[in-house]
Amino acid sequence: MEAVKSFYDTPVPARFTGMLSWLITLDHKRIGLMYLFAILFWFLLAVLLGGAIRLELMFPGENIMHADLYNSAFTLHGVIMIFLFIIPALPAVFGNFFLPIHIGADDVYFPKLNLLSWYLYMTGGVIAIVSLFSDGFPDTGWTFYVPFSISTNTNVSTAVFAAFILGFSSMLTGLNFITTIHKMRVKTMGWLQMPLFTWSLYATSWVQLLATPVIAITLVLVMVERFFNVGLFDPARGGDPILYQHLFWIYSHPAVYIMILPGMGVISEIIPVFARKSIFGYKAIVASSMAIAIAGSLVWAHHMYTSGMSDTAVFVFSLLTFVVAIPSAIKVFSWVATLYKGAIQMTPPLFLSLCFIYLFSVGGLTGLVLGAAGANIHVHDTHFVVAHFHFTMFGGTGFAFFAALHYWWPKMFGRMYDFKKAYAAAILVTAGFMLHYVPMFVLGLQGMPRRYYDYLPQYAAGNFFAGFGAMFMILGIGLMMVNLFLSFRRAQISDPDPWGGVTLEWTVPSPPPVHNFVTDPDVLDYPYDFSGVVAGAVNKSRRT
Ligand code: HEM
Ligand SMILES: [Cu+2]
Repeated sequence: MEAVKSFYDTPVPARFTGMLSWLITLDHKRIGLMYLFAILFWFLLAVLLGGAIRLELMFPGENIMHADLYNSAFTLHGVIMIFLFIIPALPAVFGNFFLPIHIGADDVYFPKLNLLSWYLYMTGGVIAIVSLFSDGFPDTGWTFYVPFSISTNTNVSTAVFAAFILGFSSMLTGLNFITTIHKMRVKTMGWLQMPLFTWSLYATSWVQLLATPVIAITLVLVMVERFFNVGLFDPARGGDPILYQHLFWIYSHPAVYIMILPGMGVISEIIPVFARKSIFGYKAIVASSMAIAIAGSLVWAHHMYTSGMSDTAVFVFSLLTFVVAIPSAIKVFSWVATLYKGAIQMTPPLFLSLCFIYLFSVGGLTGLVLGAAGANIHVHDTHFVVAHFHFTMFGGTGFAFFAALHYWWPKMFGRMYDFKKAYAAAILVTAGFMLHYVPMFVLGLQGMPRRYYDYLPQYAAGNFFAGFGAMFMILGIGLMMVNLFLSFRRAQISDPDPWGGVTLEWTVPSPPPVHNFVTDPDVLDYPYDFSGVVAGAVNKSRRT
């Protein structure tokens, strides 16, 4: 394949160069990378905040921060991790970069809207920073529950306004992806020839589009209450604080599928490549992505069993919570069935995907414990809940993000990283993860409440060990990032397909040219057909 100019060397529009050619780019790949660098900044900031919280909890009593600062620290940690990292991470970075290539297109349907979404994301981030100053960052928790979020004199209005703006970036990205998948697929690609990452983005985009307006309205109501004191959530004036919880979780539970569905899509891309085997149950995985998006919108009140709901309501939401676990289990089964009797090629992306499958399964299974009303009422608002959602969100989407970074890094930058350092970092993060969050399950079962900067003496040992876990995890994350960026010191790789993948991104040069394809995309009848790929060491695999 003769050398063609990559998208780094061909700005769109062509008349702009340098930094400006990035800031007003209409190239989906550049927009994907601009999200990547912003998202890495926020992630690492929130990881350090997580480390600070953990350090405060490592010993009983006041250590590095007093109670008010602790409340703001975990709120900021949660708000950044949710709205600025985990929700946009996979769709905005890898969706933007790879969705058009996966369907044989040269861009998304609305390039200008795509750039606007990035600017909304950046604006939301800046406003979140602004809310740190003057009255200080909110101390409400990332859930901004009323009545405290109405009465507290910290910067709640600014912070919820930041989340409101970020919501628009998410909605517009969803709208763009749905239109692109309907309108921009190459003629030879039918719906059941699309890669599973594309399908996961399709399901995610519908949730982004339909659920995000609910949180937007809810956040506006909080601002209205803080400015005009209307009494919407005040029982003394005919309002109801529980209404806020319903509105908040009607978005925020489906939002966990905005987080995990693209992660599941990434794993469905990686497993067949390194098992050298067609994915098991392609249609079942497609159907379960859509089923998760639909059923996931019906379970929100499982966050509210202790809010005084009727037993009937608790029963219904508990039952629905068990139902929504089924499509997730189908995916885990399909990934394991694909690995079974595969010609396994161990690589950092596969290793991180295996960690995802294990950690997300623990997260999912403890989700069933929380879905059962009896158990839930015992562990509600304890560190058991905190451990559970770190297993699903960090162990799930976080590790899928790490796996996607290692899988697509050579395609995005044309560089390969050091495998040994990649494995060392992944092992450090995973071991630290287990040592950090497993004790929190036990502490929660023993009754340790979340969101307190101090605790009773009987919780000291668990928090001490968890402290070391967090240190290993943060060290591992640091090594991982350093190793990836050290790849820029290495020679450009010439092989467009270092892994032996069969989806379209592996047919174009690394990095891709500005319009993605040099020759017309050659769509496979079945997206994961490895019959043409020779088993053998990575880097040497070639189509016959
Ligand atoms: C180095 C990594 C991390 C560490 C050390 C860490 C530590 C913690 C701790 C100790 C808490 C509980 C605070 C309390 O209730 O008193 C917490 C809360 C939280 N963490 Fe993390 N975490 C990390 C990564 C993540 C990631 C990757 C995510 C999201 C994807 C996340 C999302 C959250 C959220 C949403 C809360 C709840 C905040 C609240 O109560 O409002 N964390 N984290
Ligand atoms: Cu939920």
